[in-house]
Amino acid sequence: MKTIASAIHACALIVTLSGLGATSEVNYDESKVPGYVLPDPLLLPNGSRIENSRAWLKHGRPHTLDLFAEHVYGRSPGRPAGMRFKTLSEDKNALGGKAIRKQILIMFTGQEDGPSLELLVYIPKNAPRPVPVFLGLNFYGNQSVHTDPGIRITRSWMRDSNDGSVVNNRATEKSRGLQATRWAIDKALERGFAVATFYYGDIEPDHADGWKKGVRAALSKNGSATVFKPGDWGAIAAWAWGLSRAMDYIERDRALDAKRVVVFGHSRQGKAALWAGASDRRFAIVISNDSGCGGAALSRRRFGETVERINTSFPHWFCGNFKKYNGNEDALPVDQHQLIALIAPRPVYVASAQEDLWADPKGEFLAAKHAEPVYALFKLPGLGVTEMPPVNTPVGNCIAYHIRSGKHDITDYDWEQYFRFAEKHFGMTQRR
Ligand code: GTR
Repeated sequence: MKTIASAIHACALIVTLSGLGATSEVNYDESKVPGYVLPDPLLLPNGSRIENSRAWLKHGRPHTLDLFAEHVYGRSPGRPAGMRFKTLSEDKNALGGKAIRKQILIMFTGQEDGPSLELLVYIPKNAPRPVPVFLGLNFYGNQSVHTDPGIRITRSWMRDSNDGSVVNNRATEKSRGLQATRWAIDKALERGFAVATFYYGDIEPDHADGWKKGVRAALSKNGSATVFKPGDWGAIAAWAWGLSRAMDYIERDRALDAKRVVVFGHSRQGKAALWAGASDRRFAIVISNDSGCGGAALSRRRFGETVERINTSFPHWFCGNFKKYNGNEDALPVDQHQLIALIAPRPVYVASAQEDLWADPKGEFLAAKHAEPVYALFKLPGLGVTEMPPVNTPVGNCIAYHIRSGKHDITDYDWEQYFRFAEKHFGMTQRR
């Protein structure tokens, strides 16, 4: 079996990104990863060490969470007081009769014409109530996750696509099912999971000025004239905030088990899932699929996408303060292993793809590994290995990891591991 080390070796090269505005080079050579020292997750600013889980929850966790809010993702507001929910549709015989399909409008200011998200929920008809849930954002609208003709076409802004699936920044009928390979909805239902999703652009369109048409403006008293402070929320924090609002709905739907919600995401949405899981303890399990820089990968390795690169290409994703660390990763008061540690004692799964060197698979593995001391405070087993496993060989217990063969994507192989992981930790009968 080919290991990631050999894959990296085979691809060892330095690429200069030109025309993109960044001056730095992209490193894919393991031997050129600089030496670095990771912040110790158990060390408090006064020099004392956290020795047990109580001290972690009382001091370590709030302190670490605050550092991530201030320096990386930015501070988000809580649940808006006037928020309301409206059932837009409910079909008790969806997908050939095996599921209930609900479409829920979550109105952040209580008004239908105000900022909102549209949540699509499939609930398996014959699974014992309440049902555990997989919750995740989608990239191209709810109608893209399945060919089901009953899914309402997302109306929010979307980047145009030359295949006719998005025209004049609006999704068309042609986009139905376009991302279905990334969504194992039928399999989830068969295994007794509900699936809930919404379009991330409902919260904020994903471009530098997108915030003006998203919740970051709508919930601010100055609207699109808002001037953000350097520690205010960026787009990833806003998307994560949306996941928490979807959780608010799940808590009030009696068919769904709010105590068994898996928050998951791929790539930039994996970054959002990690931040949602780190900051909102209602999420029982967190899954990061190929989340890379600003997600599960250690920033200090500067392998593949770097802090400077991501802040240049996506200036809206993180808070203003994060830009201080462009080319200056060693000054970051945290690194991403501590983001994973914030999820403790809840189970977390980090996944990489062998050809996805941009996301730094080894950096994702090492972040998972270096979160272990916090899980150990809870006497919980982490990865159970010291070296990166071969491809397609999942490892771990409360912290799990795999590197799949293939590209940056979310595949049936990934889903199979996530279902098993959730079944194990939720004490569901394992069928395979
Ligand atoms: C890339 C970005 C990554 C990752 C990816 C994705 O362009 O550099 O950080 O988020 O997009 O979301 O697919």
